[in-house]
Amino acid sequence: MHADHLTRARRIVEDARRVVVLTGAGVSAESGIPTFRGEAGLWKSHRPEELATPQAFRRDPRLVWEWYAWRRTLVARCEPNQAHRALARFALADASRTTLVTQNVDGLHHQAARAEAGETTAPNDGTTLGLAESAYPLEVHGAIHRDRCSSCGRLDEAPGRVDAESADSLPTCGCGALMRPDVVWFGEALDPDVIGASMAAADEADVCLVIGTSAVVHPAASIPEVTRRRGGRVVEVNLEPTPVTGYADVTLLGTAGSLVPALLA
Ligand code: BJW
Ligand code: ZN
Repeated sequence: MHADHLTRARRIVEDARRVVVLTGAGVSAESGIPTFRGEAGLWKSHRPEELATPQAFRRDPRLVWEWYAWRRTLVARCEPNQAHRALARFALADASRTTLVTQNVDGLHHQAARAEAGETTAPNDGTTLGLAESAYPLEVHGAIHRDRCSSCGRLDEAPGRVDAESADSLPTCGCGALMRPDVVWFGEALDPDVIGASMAAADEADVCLVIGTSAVVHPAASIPEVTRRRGGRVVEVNLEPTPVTGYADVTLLGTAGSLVPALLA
């Protein structure tokens, strides 16, 4: 990576009045959470259509829950890294300037925001607006730590450990249907409020920072395209080129953990 690329990217960010940030699995890779695609990806041994679809859940809910229970355990052991922390500081510094959008379901952006704001617990009584909240991301693909009823939609914010040993031990709702992880699977619609707010931020942004995503899953992948189309700039951070590289103003090739703090310092 050339130093002048970093300088150019930093100037673009400094000059921007509104910033939208789109993150993907690569931002959490250095926290120890495997990405989806690529050599060591989560899907190397599982095909996506086997696990991350409503059809797969109907066919074999135990198998799908086994995968998610394993990933929950993994995520629970992981902590935000330098990239999450730098993004949280950046968002906290001027809440009205930055909108953070993540495809990740791991909650690490939330955790980093609470840590950087010096809050030990999330404001969850519905009345307090914690300082950290301004740095919370729009989670367009949901959150792995929550359960949602597959029929009535009831949410469980703090589910217990899931026993996926047999189909009979899977968690159920009061309505009788199976609970499922509160994430967005292929073929399912994203929450219209969450993706709507993300697209509105992309539309108003002078720059879109695209960090650690292969940018192939839509509609999230079109967020930088929206900013671009409106005349905004696009700055990308990734280990390798992606479909965004073709139209980005600057692509910084390297790890998010080192480049994001350097970019936002
Ligand atoms: C590093 C690094 C380091 C590594 N530093 N970088 C338009 C065209 C074609 C298809 C479609 C379209 N619009 C919609 C579709 C269909 C489909 C889709 O996009 N398919 C494409 C794959 C072809 N989309 C959908 O189905 C979506 N729903 C939808 O469109 O609904 C329409 C509808 C409307 C009304 C009614 C009903 C339906 C839903 C998509 C849901 C995606 N869900 C998943 C699973 C979430 C739950 C879970 O986690 O289990 O979300 S799939 C998976 O991919 C996950 C991720 O959020 C998402 C994106 O992956 P991400 O984050 O980019 O990870 P990777 O692994 O791909 O990339 C990591 C990157 O990091 C790499 O580039 C590395 O190089 C880099 N990296 N280490 C910096 N240290
Ligand atoms: Zn229910």
